[in-house]
Amino acid sequence: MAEETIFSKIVRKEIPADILYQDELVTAFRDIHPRAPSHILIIPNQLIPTVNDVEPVHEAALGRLFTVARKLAAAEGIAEDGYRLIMNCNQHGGQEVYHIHLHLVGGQPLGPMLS
Ligand code: D5M
Repeated sequence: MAEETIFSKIVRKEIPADILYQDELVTAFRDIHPRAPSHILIIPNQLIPTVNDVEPVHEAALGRLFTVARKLAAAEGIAEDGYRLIMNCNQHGGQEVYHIHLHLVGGQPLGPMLS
């Protein structure tokens, strides 16, 4: 069994977070260290440590990450100008929290992806 992170506690509302959306599959909350005017994390409620652990059984939750990202981008008012969705994997990918999460980042021009 993979070890839980702080994100499981956020899903269960055991620690505070600025939760913007939650349903039976996913939870979305504002990143505690925002790197742009809008910086939201969208996570599956179930612990999946990294993209390397993704299995077909996770497809419903992972698909939901994108429909929620689309709705939250609209709610944030950043859909038309555009935004970036990022999922980091392991050390070289810059992953810090081992509970996969989709970063929704926008509200300003973000520049080329790998700058
Ligand atoms: O991104 C991990 C992200 O998780 C990073 O941008 C900070 C954010 N973070 C860490 N702890 C919290 C809490 N408690 N609330 C909200 N956001 C948090 P990674 O892709 O793993 O580098």
